[in-house]
Formats: sequence, structure tokens, C-alpha cells
Amino acid sequence: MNDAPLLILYTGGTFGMRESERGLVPGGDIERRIHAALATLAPERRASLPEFGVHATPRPIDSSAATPADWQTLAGTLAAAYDGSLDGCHYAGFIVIHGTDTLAWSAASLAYQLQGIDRPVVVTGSQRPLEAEGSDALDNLESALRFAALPQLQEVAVAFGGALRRGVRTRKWDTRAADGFASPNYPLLGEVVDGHPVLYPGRGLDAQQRGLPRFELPDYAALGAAPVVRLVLWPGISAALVARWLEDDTVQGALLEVWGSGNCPEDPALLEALAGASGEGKLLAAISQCPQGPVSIGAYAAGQGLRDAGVLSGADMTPEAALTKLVHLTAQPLDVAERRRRFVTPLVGER
Ligand code: ASN
Repeated sequence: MNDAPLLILYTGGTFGMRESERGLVPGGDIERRIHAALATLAPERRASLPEFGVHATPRPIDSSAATPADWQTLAGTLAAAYDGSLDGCHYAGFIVIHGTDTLAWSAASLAYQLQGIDRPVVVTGSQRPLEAEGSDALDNLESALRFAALPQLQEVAVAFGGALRRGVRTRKWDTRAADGFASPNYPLLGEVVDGHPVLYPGRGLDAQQRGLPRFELPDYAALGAAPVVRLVLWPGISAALVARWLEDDTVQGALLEVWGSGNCPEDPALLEALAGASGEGKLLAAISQCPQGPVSIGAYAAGQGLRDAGVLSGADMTPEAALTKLVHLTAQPLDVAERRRRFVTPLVGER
């Protein structure tokens, strides 16, 4: 453990929510509530927790309202806390408390923005509010604090339900279960075993491709409302509708969620719409609708059209990792060839 404290960044979500006549709404006063909750732990567990400070965003949100501009703000706050310019303090690691609905999107986006981070960024949240009967919030907070105190953890990770997963590999998997997240194409980074955080050897980015800190903090807000669209194929999909989305001037990329190992209907009008968008320099990539396994575009004749239309393989990336990567690359002043090259290159262990 490092002597520097950790920083908890509170962005909203069910974790801090309170009841209202319209249902659960984001709540404030989080620093006091966190300390009150931790005070209920057994004294020896409380004593072994790392020191931490708390920073709350001015307007905590239900994460269903988050946009790429929020991902940018969050990364900017973490980058400022990392270099001491947030509050003059040096932190050994970070915990982000986030709503679970779009937690995986923010975690993936943070991984691309904070490339090479050399300390833990542990994102967590809960299925039930901190003060609710039987809440998972305190358990998740305690595990997040314990994982964030491990200097060997050098990436953006998600602590939830006693498991630690790579942020850019994680998906919300269950609307209610305490272990509500999964990383279908990557094993756990660690787990809480008998109350202690354990990191599994060789699985962390530090052992793979972390590299030096090289944060990339482009202006996502400048991209406009829908820089990248997400198109999930369905049987009978209309080529004309797809073409309308792709022809929109504000759309600069598209994530296609195709069938099985990389197939789509052999409809000339659909393939023409895709090829047309690719030809204009829009970044098009495909992943599978199957939750597990990679695409291998071109293995079937039904996938050749995608390849001919210039659609890139998203390999075994999650939709969250693929879409946030398209946004991240689109927001940077790169030429089309470099954007395409970076999309198919693993940047932070996302594929
Ligand atoms: N709607 C909530 C959110 O994402 C869900 C949660 O945090 N469990 O903010």
C-alpha cells in the first residue's frame, strides 16, 4: 500500500439515490453518507481501509442521462486529480462511483482517454441505494477501496459483486443481481477472497501492454449529438433506413452488430449504403450480436460483403468498448488510414 490517499469521485447513480414521489433520484451529501456507512463495518475492517478524499460532481445524475461529454468531463477530472491540479493533493488511486446503467460505457471511455495510467481507477456503483435494506452499495464501496489501494493494479477496472473486471471488457449483465456485471470475453482481473482483494497474475494491463502514461483527452463535446451510431441488424432490416442514418452529415462512424461470426444479409442496397459511407471516410466496424466470441468477417460468403464494403472487424470487443473507441478515434485529428489502423490495434487490452 502507498501512503498517498485515494480519491472517490461521485457522479451519481443508484448508489447515492434517495426516494422521491417520482421514484429514485440522485442524492447529495455523499461524503457524510459514505463515512456513516463505513462506520458500520467491524472495527478491524474499518481500520484496514485506506485513507481517501471525496469529490462530488456538481450535479449527480442517473447514468442513463450520460453522454460522451460526461465521459470527457470525468476523464478530465481524473487527469487533474492525477497531476495534482484538482486540489493540490497527490492520489495513489481513484474510485469512481457511477450509475450501473451506463457504467460500462464510461469505464471503456475512461480506458481510452487515460491510456497508460500507472495506478488504479476502480469504477463501482450498486443495484440498491446506500441506505436501503440489504443494499450492495457498502460491499461494493469497500471492495473498490481495497482494490484501489493496490499499486499493481494499473488500469481502469470495475469492482462489483466481489469481482474485479477490466473496465473496457465489462458489460452490465443483470438488472438486479448483486453480481450484475460480466466480461464475457476476458477473465476476472481479481476477486475478493475471505474479505481480501486478490489480483490474478498475468491478467492486468501492467503485465501486457500498459506503456507509459499518455492520456488522450480529445473534445468529445465538439463532435455533435450523434457522431457514431449503433446499428443492430434484425431480420428484414431496411437498407433505406440504414442509408438515411449513414448519409447524415453529423454521423462519422457506425458500430454494426451483425450475426454470428460476422454475417449480414447479402442485400446489394444495404452493402452499397455501407460501402458509400466507408468511401466517404466514415469509420464502420462490426461486432457480433452473440454476447460471447469474436467476429471473423469473411469466414462465410454472407460476411464477404461487409469486408468488401470496408467494414472493420471489432473482433471480440463489447458494444460499449467498440462504440466508445469509435467516438474516441473520431474525436481526434487523425487521417482515415490512421483511424482504421488504430481501431484494429489493441490500445488498452480491449480486444
Ligand atoms: N439508473 C441507475 C443509474 O444508472 C441504475 C443504477 O445505478 N443501479 O444511474
